[in-house]
Amino acid sequence: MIGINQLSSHQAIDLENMYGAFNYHPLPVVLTRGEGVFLWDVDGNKYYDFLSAYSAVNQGHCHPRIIRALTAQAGELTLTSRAFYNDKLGIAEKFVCEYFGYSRALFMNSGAEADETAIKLARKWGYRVKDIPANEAVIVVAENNFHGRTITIISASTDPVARRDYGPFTPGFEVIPYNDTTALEEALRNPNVCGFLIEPIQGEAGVNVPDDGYLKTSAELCKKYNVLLMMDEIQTGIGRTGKMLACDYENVKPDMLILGKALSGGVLPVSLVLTDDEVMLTLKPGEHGSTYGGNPLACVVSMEALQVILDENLTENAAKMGVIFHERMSNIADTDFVVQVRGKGLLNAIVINDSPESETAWNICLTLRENGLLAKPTHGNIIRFAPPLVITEEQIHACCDIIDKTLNKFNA
Ligand code: IF1
Repeated sequence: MIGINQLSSHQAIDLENMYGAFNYHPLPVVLTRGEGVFLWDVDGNKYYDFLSAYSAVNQGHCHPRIIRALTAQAGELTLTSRAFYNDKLGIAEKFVCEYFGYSRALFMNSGAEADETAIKLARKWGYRVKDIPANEAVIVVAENNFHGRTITIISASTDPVARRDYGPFTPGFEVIPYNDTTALEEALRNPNVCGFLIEPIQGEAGVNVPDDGYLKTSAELCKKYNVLLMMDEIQTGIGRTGKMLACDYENVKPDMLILGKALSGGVLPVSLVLTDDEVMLTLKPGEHGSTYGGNPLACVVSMEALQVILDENLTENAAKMGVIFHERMSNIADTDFVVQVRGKGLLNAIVINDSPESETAWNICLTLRENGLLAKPTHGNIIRFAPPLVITEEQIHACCDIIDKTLNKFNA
């Protein structure tokens, strides 16, 4: 019988091949320990983590303060469900409302659940406040969006792979081009539109950064047409782009703020929808819920995870390290091999001069792994680079050296 922590890489992979679902194609590395910006595999190899579990580990792996908060609460009370009150949820709701400047908070678990909650809230508000005819509410979304994997969320997706063989789909979504305010205004003229669900930077699309002013104009148009601006900051939020929220670059305050991932520092699933009374109080008892939503463990972990971002100036560090990263990467940008380096703060990606169907990005990631850095392609020709926000200047230079060396090998 194989015991825990005695697995070889091959045994671990074989077990997943034997008993798991093939809904991912992981890089062939089997991780067993994380600390700060570092990960170790079962063979003792040490890596820089340049994915941060898709921006869930902004505070660094196993942050001691977050782990301490987790273990202290774990010994007291982990779950009551919302059938009863508990002594942590109200404190956490007040904390996050004051932290982000809203009057109401609804805790969920996964990012998808938070986006689903936002969709339900927007529709509920549409019917009960904007007086949209029953079952006619429309939510506008952007091409190449990523908001999660539920049937309703992929009903709004334009990714054929994410949608294949999952129909029939949920109606009530209108897709417009990203970064196009003319198309947005056209769509918002429809009086049945209740919300505009958008990412301030499209992560899965390959760190797609819109033009300056896009968020501000979108907010103005939503106000003009009485439509809720629903901002999915699940991947871009909590310091990742060098601001607390990517929206802060344009001083935009969305009607609904949707958070997840680093809200817990990668310790357990916590997500959150923040909005104000007019929207949140449309919900009546029994109209929405979740067994684990707002559990005491998630409440204390998320408060500590958010406090660490402030106490350790991780947003400012992400901005500073992002500038260094872009300076270092500029010598490989606009070359024959790397057509673009794009992103903000520590959410960046390189676009390789190859087709999205190619294996180049994958092969580069395999070589990066051999050189001690873990990253993952978002497409055949795009590699996302997103280390934990605790990375130091010395470490970001060491990582850029690894990336330089690896890309030069491929470029040769
Ligand atoms: C996968 C992508 C990233 C997200 C945004 C909601 C969610 C996500 C902006 C849903 C989740 C994760 C999911 C994971 C891979 C990863 C991902 F490639 F899928 F798109 F980061 F870019 N909004 N993103 O990025 O949150 O339910 O997962 O907690 O599904 O493959 P979740």
